[in-house]
Amino acid sequence: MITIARLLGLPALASEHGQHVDQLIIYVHALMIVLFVGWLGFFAFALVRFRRSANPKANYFGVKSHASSYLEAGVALVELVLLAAVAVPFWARAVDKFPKPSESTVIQVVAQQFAWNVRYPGKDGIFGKQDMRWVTSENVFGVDPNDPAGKDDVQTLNEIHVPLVRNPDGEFKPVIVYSSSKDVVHSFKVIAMRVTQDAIPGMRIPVWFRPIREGRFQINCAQLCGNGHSSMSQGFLVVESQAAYDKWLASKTGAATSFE
Ligand SMILES: [Cu+2]
Repeated sequence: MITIARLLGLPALASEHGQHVDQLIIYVHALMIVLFVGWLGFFAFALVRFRRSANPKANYFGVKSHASSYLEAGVALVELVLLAAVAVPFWARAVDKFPKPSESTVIQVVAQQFAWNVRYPGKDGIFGKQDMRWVTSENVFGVDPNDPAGKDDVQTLNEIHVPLVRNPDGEFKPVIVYSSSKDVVHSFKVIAMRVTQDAIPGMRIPVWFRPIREGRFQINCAQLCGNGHSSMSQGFLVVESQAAYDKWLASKTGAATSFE
């Protein structure tokens, strides 16, 4: 599998579910190769079989058998099986296993033209109360300035850190990112984590992944959101040891924006 992934030039992988995404990409490529060779063979057959010298006069009646109708019904049946046996279980696995917030690193992201605002709940583990009416150009998360839970929240720009640590169940700690947008539709994409989620104004949509190795990974915006769209790739995600993460978060504590 690894060599095929390299052959296809698949990017570095750093999340647990990402291997299934890569496998699907590889299977789709294999299927496309089979289809390509098959159709190429049919094309060659048609060129020879229906060549002009063998068919000097056109046949105005065409095919009379129902073979092609049966073939089409067969294809539809196969696609139905793919949908029910592959696509739906794949989706269900991602949706059903949504991790508990108490056992995850929970982060909020608000995209804007052209950067990523990131918010952590701070030491108390609780995000300050938020409401649309508090949203201003400085207070992009709409945090209630009177809520004490928000006082220790940590806010950064274009920078997400998460710890690489195992939960008591032996699995790496998941990361839940709630994404939204301040202006237009953006899309939070971390290729190494194999996640992409549109960031839509007025909505808060979660996406989750389980990092499996340390590193510094680029964040991209996957929706063409304006002139500076490409500069949103300045965002990055750092996966690091718990100690390094704690140190980083502590260095940010108190830097939370005050909105009074
Ligand atoms: Cu964008």
